[in-house]
Amino acid sequence: MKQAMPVNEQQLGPNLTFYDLHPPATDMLAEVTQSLSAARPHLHPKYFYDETGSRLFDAITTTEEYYPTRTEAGLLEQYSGDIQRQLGATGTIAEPGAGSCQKVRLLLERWAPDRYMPLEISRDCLLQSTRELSLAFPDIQISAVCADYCQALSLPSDSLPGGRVVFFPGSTIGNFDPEERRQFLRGLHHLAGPGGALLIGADLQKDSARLNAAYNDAQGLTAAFNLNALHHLNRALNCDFDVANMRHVAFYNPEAQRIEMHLECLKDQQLKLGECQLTLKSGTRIHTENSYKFSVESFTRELMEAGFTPRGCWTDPDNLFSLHLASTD
Ligand code: AVJ
Repeated sequence: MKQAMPVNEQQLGPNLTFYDLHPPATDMLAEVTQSLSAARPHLHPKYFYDETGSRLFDAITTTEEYYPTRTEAGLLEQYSGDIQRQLGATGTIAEPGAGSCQKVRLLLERWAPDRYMPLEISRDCLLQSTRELSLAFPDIQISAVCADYCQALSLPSDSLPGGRVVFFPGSTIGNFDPEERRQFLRGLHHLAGPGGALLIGADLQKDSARLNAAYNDAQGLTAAFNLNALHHLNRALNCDFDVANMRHVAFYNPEAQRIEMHLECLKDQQLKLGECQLTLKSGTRIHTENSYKFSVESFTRELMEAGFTPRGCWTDPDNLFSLHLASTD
């Protein structure tokens, strides 16, 4: 890659190069203090994912109620050949927020692209997963990019390898509000570049009982996942949320077409956040996540508004989940 930004480039193996864009450290204390003292207290969903949270999320994906992960995996399994035929040659697969790089393995096996370019903010996570991947796929060049979403999506196009297919699975797109989604999809369009494409997963609107169950699993894993955001803050910021007196709340909001997750205070509590004292009244809800649900038509429209041309859409027989393929031109 040509370097158009201050990048630390390291060759970590015969087929593994690590590009460090030094994502700016966020001031977690300031960010959390601000969002919790807002008129409608909220927390960014990224705070779910410390080590415990990532483990809990993996556990959620194996529950009976949480259908998205296995449904999407089934679609990829069944249709990777069709998708590849639509795409033609795949030079590079780029994946923003690649995390543990697990889902892409199926595509790497079946498509054998020249290069895989995961973009991930967590340096440790990226190092570990790409080391494993580079050994498992010795014929694929792995270009690991440590960057945050904003940096990743504004990388100068001419610094990137050509023929890019951007892979954005999991319906992670559902975490963004409509306006953020517009901007983010435009960013993905830029990342894919001329001649590039996007393969993206979107969770579909359905019977609200089914949706409510997926975010209120009987084992209580989603509740634990939601509450863990507070344990995470307690550990990282040395604060003192009374987690035992908070309750997991998740429901489908049909007007906004999204699942909302909240944490509700069951008692008044005083919270020390750095120099700040915060009072959370009994009944207060901290909004922790939105997970938007789409229709094939609404999502296709959003892709077109971001400049993409739809090339294909695959859904399961129960219409739970959709995979969309779109090209940048
Ligand atoms: C990882 C954002 C796709 O919205 O379904 C799962 C996160 N939250 N259970 C989703 C989540 C509660 C998940 N995404």
